[in-house]
Amino acid sequence: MRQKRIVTVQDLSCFGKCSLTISLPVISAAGIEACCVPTAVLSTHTGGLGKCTYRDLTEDIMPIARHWQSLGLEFDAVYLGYLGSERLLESAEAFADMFVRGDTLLIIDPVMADNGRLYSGFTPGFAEGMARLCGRADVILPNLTEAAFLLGEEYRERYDRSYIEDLLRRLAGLGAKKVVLTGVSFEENKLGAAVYDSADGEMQFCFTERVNGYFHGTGDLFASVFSAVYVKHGDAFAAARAAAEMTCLSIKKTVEAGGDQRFGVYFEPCLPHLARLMETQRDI
Ligand code: PXL
Repeated sequence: MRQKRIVTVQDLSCFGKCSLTISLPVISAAGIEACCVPTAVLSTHTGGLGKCTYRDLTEDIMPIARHWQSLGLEFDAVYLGYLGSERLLESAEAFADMFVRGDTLLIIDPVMADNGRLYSGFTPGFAEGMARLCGRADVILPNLTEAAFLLGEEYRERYDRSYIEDLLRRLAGLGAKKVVLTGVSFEENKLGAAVYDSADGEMQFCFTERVNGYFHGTGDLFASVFSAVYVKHGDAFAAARAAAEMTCLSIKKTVEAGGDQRFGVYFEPCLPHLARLMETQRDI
């Protein structure tokens, strides 16, 4: 059987684990070929490590795509992550136009916000463009803040189950086939994800233990594990469960190891779990 292949389109932050420095090792550890289109090169991520360098690579995206097209390359999934500007959003869409066809999945993590606020450099205009792009996706993976920005509404810190169910339906109303909403919590010591399938309206929830603190790059870790497991097994709920488990495990390792949380999660010791999961097709 041909090896599965995912291409991920996001930035290369050279220090402070996130985006490509998480996605590539995670996808590889899952036994899937990891290809990438770096959208920018930054000295660090933008989450509290001071003023970072930023070299924009928007102009390189279509030449890379055209070269790949000339080689006849095909992907099992196109996974879009942090895109950083409205121009990049357009280029990522043009890239998806070229490579999302037939059985190729379009998985979008609409990275732009957390804890009720847009990340540095993002605008409401970007959120509108991202909402449009999400309409074309097979799966979108917003956190609760991103969900609010995608729908152009106030972020809610307090909510109940009926709010989440309504949010899932309205997010699916943007056009995506499946919605995986992250950062959902109905009990203080539990955190997890809600999975909605617009084909049959089914909603499923998975939770893990909540570890207090803010851990940079966990959304990228979740989306990368999800993409790998979903491409391999085709079960969105199993993929979300594996992603939640891997994220929780990595956060626990980070806390055990101590150190500066801005530097990212200590996910590397958890990669063998993912490799075993992929081999045995069992849940973690
Ligand atoms: O983890 C998301 C992310 C990715 N890439 C860059 C970021 C962030 C979050 O802040 O700054 C450059």
